[in-house]
Amino acid sequence: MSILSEIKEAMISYNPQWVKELTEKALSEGVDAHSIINDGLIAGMNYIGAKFRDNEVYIPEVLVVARAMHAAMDVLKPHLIKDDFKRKATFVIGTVKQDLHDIGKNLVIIMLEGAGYKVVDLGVDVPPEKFARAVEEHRPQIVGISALLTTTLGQMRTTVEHLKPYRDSIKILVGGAPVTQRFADEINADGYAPDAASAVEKANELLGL
Ligand code: B1M
Repeated sequence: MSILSEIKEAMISYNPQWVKELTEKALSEGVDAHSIINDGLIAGMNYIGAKFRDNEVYIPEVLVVARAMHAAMDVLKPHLIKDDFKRKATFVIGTVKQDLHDIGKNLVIIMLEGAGYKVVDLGVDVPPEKFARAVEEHRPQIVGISALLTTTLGQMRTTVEHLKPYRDSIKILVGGAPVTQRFADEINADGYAPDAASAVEKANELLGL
């Protein structure tokens, strides 16, 4: 079995310590950090996600897998971040109100920091007013909004509307599993990205960097 399949296997065995150790082993064997994320960790998470959808596993099991993912991301972070260049722009990001999912957002943050952005993370369950206050306080060039539930897409729309007074000075990027380009256009966001790597590309494009 390849090391990436082993990582997926450790994820679906609910074993955070094993996931962490295998992630370290994969790095020491020269496996690329992005492959570890996409073909090991996210592959395992998607497998559990399907079981969660079908009521074959429940929230406590999913939380253990989320913990494993975070442990592995801590190991991978230094390999995704190059800290030796000047910060190029400030990026405020959060998961919308009533939504507690943060793994994808955290991955986006790691990639943004790796690409030289200063990131202000507002966390999860962020009301529109808090996004607006963060714009006032941190004066970012770009605001990222994440949502993982179809039921919280309305909050994404409300948040974009709430940020209207600042639209001359910020770009808005949206993402998360239920978000589509069509929805992004409909709510008048400036950009949409389907995954963490394209979030960086889209942010660079929106800011002309
Ligand atoms: Co939840 N959950 N969950 N969950 N959960 C999903 C999302 C679900 C698809 C599971 C399923 O049914 N198959 C389903 C949503 C269905 C829907 O609305 N369409 C669901 C549900 C229903 C729920 C609850 C309602 C369950 C319940 O209580 N009955 C509940 C809601 C709680 C709440 O938020 N109020 C709930 C709870 C939870 C846990 C707390 C147990 C846990 C979250 C832990 C945490 O995040 N700290 C959890 C998890 C882990 C999942 C699954 C299994 C995995 C999500 C994940 O982390 N994926 C998920 C099923 C699945 O996705 N396969 C599921 C890995 C991550 C790297 O991918 O987050 O998509 P993702 O992020 C990607 C892209 O989307 C994108 O880049 C990331 C990296 O490539 N991206 C952006 C994300 N944000 C972006 C922002 C950008 C750009 C790109 O720009 C700003």
